[in-house]
Amino acid sequence: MIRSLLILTACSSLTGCRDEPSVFNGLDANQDHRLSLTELEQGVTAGLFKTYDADQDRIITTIEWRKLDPDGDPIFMHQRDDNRDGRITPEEALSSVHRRGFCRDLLNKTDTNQDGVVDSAEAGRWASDHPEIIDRLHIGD
Ligand SMILES: [Ca+2]
Ligand SMILES: [Ca+2]
Ligand SMILES: [Ca+2]
Repeated sequence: MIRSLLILTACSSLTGCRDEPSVFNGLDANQDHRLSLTELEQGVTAGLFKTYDADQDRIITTIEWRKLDPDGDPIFMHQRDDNRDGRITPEEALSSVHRRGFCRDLLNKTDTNQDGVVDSAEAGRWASDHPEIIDRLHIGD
């Protein structure tokens, strides 16, 4: 989700293709045209569930994860499944994203005017400067 966001914002700033559906707006829960830390963390969490929660019951099971990532490192589940029941809830995923500080780092790097939020111009600039880590973003690693 973040990945699409950054690609889209880069796209609109570089080529002016503004007809793309706005993923940025989708992440911007309070519609203030800025992404806060919470909005970023919720966006990464939502992206994780979009990717792995095949039956859309808002639980990622070990089986669902293995279906998509048969050779994946078990640390993926360990890092997120706080109560070790083999199921990742949205709350567990969100707290894992928060704990690992990934979005905080991203926000600090992206927020060039240091007002604590990311606007679409900042997101677009960051995306074009850091193509190498965009692939990590959609699962929050
Ligand atoms: Ca916002
Ligand atoms: Ca599920
Ligand atoms: Ca769990």
